[in-house]
Amino acid sequence: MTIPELSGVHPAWLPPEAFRAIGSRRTLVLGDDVLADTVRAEVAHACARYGGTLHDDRDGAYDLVLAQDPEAGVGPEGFVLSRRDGATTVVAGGPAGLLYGLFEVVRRGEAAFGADLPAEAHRPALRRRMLDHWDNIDVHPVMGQVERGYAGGSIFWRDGGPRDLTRVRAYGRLLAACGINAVAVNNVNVHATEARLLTDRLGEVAAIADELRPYGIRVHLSVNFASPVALGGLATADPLDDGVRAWWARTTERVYETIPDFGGYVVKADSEGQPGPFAYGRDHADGANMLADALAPFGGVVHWRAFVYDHRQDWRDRSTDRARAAYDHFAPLDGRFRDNAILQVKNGPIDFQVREPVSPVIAAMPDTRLAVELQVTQEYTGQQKHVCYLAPMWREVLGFRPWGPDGRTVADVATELVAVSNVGDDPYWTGHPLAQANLYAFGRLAWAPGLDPADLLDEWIGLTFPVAGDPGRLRRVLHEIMDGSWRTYERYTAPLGVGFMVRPGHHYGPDVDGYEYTPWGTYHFADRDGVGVDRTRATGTGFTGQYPKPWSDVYESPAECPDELLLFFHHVPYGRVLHDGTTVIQHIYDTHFAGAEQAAAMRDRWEKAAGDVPPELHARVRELLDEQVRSAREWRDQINTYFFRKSGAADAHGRRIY
Ligand code: GCV
Repeated sequence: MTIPELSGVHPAWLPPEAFRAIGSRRTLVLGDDVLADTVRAEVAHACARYGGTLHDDRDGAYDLVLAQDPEAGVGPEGFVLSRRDGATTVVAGGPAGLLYGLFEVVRRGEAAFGADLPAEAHRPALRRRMLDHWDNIDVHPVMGQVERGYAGGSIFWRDGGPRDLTRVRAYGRLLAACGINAVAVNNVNVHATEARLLTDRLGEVAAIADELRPYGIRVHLSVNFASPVALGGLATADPLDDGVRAWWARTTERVYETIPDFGGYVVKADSEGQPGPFAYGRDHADGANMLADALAPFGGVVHWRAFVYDHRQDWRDRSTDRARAAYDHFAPLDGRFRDNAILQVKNGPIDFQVREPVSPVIAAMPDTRLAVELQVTQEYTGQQKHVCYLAPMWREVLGFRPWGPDGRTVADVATELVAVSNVGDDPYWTGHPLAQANLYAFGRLAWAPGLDPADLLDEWIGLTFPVAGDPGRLRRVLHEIMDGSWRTYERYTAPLGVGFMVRPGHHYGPDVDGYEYTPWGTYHFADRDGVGVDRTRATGTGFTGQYPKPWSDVYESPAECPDELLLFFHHVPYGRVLHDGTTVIQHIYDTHFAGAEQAAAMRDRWEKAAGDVPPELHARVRELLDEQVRSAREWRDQINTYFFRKSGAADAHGRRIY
């Protein structure tokens, strides 16, 4: 096993320097499986650079000992870290724990070899921590190669075929270092070419699995529900048809013959044009269970997405509410899914907007295994042209208590965390170099959902920029720019929980009415008197009733509803007074002026970091900040002008509105 070293590709949070502390010491590694081999290779690689030594003989004095003990009591992925008598010890519960223990020592650097440390147990809160790639093999005429991808082409495929996968090994290494253990390799919208990854192109999936396996990452595949028809030549894909079930069973058996540690399938069914069980009069439990049954003999799982709604809605019809759809479809099915069928629910009820309430589905399915799905790729949050550090949003979602202050959190309820990847073949992996922090933070939050976003950013900065000019100054500047960047983005784009005021199709930049008269079910209902969607039980769509108490009451009441979600739940007059004493219309003006100013301030701050990061990286971020400042002004002016023209209400501060 060799450690991948790429030229022309940014090392992200694993530059050689991150291994200096380990590489300059005497290390003992015990274990004889694939992952122990990886750990040995990592240590040897670091030692070759920094002069330390790797050992396999128990008798000796070592600075660092990495060993396995199934009795450690921390599960197969966990480890116990301690330091005593000049030796740092990682005792792992299983092979993966050894790897994660190594990366914990990397994260701590010299600090791992300082003062004594009483035994600290580490184990992941969520057993599967997964990234979904929306990669296509072919370049899609509208969506490009990576659907909603903002970092170049796919790292898995190029020009309709597999590409050199060296980079995939390096990718696996980065993912393991932040705790991710599963990757779905292709787009959930499974087109004709990509559908064949299940059958005659399976070798391409196997090749990716080979690269990721040494880093403890299992590969999953998005499959098309109609595959028995499209690939198998059957007349139906009815999930209760014996021939269809046999086809999936045979096909799945072949998958496991080729990839014995294959993770399972991901399915988007009856959603945005993808086929599904509704065509056969079956429900989504029937569909998911059929695939679960095919996977069960091999220990595989199906991730079945709950993103099912009517995308051919009539905008004139105010009773149909897209926010209700997932709950209406899935809550009645609770208890009917197999144990290896995991319902994958987007964090909000609509679609990864900059601000949404937590999806009510998460509290509605106590007898179903749930994966909460986040979007690391910044489809609606600046498309990796804008700095938007998303960990604070995710932390809020994971810490939300659907049953009130004494109840469990979303992180307690979820069995897994999944996110749409933001990676492509760009030299910085994520297009915007600072968007790497989102990927890193996602993995770390999936491991430990209680971690503080600012601390995670700090970790990421320390690893990514180890020898920067003035580490203190750089750290400060990055915190100033990034800590509050999600809220800044919210300020200049979407006030008070209104979503989808984006350009239709590509979803970048403002277009207040872009979706207002379309079939997609994403409306703000602004008129001359007010704005927002009435989702109350009393007078609206009844969506508030999908929440347990206290939230069903809190959201129902305009007086109690948190300001940041007011327009998500209520249609209110522009003059309505918010909790802070401002009116809705004044809030819209104030936040848009403030947000655009804050974007400009980010750019000024970044100038202070020139000299503390490599010049090309500085220039790339600078260029993107120019675009962010331009775009934020555009948002400010379009939103303010739109609402000024609708409402006729003057800005209390007399600022320029067009
Ligand atoms: C992969 C949104 C995106 C689509 C995406 C879909 C989904 O609608 O705009 O590109 O499709 O979500 O999550 O399935």
